[in-house]
Amino acid sequence: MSKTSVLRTALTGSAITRFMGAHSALSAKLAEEAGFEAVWASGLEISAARALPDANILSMAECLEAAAEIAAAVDIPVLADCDSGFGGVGNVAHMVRSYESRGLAGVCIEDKQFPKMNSFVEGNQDLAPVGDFAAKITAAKEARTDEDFVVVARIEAFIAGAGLDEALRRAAVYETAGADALLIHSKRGTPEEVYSFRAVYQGKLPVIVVPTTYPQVTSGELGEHGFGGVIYANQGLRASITAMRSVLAQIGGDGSTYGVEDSIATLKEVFALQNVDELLTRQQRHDELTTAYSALA
Ligand code: SPV
Ligand code: MG
Repeated sequence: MSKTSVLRTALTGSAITRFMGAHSALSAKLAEEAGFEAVWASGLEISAARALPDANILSMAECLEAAAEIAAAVDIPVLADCDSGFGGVGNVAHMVRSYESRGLAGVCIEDKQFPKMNSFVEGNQDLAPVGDFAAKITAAKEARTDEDFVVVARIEAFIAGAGLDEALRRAAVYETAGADALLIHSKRGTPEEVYSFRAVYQGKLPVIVVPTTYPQVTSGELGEHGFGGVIYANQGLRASITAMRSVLAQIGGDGSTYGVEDSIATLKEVFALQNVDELLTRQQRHDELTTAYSALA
């Protein structure tokens, strides 16, 4: 099955699909190794890995390159966070063609203005007009060549303080516009907003959530509430910051790396993640073939 159909089937299946956020090929491989069904090529993570704000500072080409590297490194499908679509409908069409041709299984665009600001940063969280954003969803669907390529419409009504009715109004229009799934976002410390949405939303689309600010909720509970997907958007990146800070501080303090050796990955683990064995096998085959062909000359 193609990665696009794997993602589409997973989102519409009975079990909740768990996405792990990634910012690099390496972090995506760790997500796959840990058993997640899919990867989220997170705009926050990709920007933060470059020490830049998650506010459309990176161009589409830079985001695409990062997402394509992630997709190439794993066998599980990757959903790309494409912010508000990098511009108008022309940008969205180009974006979908580019992401699809580079091996992404789907894209998610959010109904905010360009340039967007990360949903947890105090700043402009103004919503795009509903019709304008719905037209982008249709443009995305019309631009794809693989019928299974997934287009997720992300609703930021709760983030913008616009409330449940606005979220529901938008959900209905985005569904009509052709969205394959909805993402309802919230920055509350409890899941009450997303639960209220899920309880009242009457449409047919799978609904995805990002429980960054309500981490106490399990994927099982979200599944029981009828959600189709859960995105752990940034925990891998945050773990790496904490781990690196602590190890670097210890090395600085100790004056040697001896004290951290047991708490960091071995080089053997690094080589495994780099597929070094595959390279060595290929080189050995090259040597055998070279010998065989040389004998023919
Ligand atoms: C991301 O991971 O970039 C997201 C999720 O879009 S959030 O940071 O919650 O906006
Ligand atoms: Mg994002």
